[in-house]
Amino acid sequence: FLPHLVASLEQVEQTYIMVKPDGVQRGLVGEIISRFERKGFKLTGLKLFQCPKELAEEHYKDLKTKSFYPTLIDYITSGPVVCMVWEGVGVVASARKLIGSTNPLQAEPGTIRGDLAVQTGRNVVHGSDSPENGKRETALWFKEGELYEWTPAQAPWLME
Ligand code: IDP
Ligand code: MG
Repeated sequence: FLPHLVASLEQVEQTYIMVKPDGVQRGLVGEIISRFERKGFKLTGLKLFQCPKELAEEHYKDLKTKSFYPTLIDYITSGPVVCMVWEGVGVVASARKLIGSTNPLQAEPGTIRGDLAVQTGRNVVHGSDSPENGKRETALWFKEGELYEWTPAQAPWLME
C-alpha cells in the first residue's frame, strides 16, 4: 500500500456501472468506459454478459410497481450488457453526475446520457444511486473471483 491511499481507505466506494443493451448495440461501449477511465476511477470488474430475467428483476426490484417495469425487464434482457465495477473516493455520486439525469432530454450536455441518448427507456447506462446499492449491485452481478484489487500506476498522480 502507498501511504497516501491508506489515509482515505474508509472513504473508498464501489459503484456498479452497466452499459445497457442499446449502448452495446450502438457501439458505445468504448466511449462509455473511457469517460470513467479518464476521470481517474479504478476499474475492478468488467464483463460482457447476457442478463437472465431473474437477475434483471432482482436488480430493479424497487421499481416492481411501476408501469414501465415489464418493458424495463425486456429492455435489460434484450441483448448483452457490459458490467463494470468502478472504485474510488466519491465514485458513486461522481458516476451519477457523469451519467446525467434519467431522462436523456433533461440530462446536461457533457454527460453520457446528455450526449448519447434521447429516451428514458433507452438511456444507455446504469449507475448505482448510493454506496449501499453500489455494494449490493456489485455482489449481485459479480462473483468474488471476478473482481480484482490492484494499484493503478497513476495512483500517486491522482490522489495527493
Ligand atoms: P436511473 O437509471 O437514473 O437510476 P431509475 O429511476 O432508477 O433511474 O430507473 C431505472 C431505469 O428504469 C432507468 O434508467 C430507465 O432505463 C428506466 N425507466 C425509469 N423511468 C422510466 C419511464 O418513465 N419510462 C421508461 N423507462 C423508465
Ligand atoms: Mg436507479
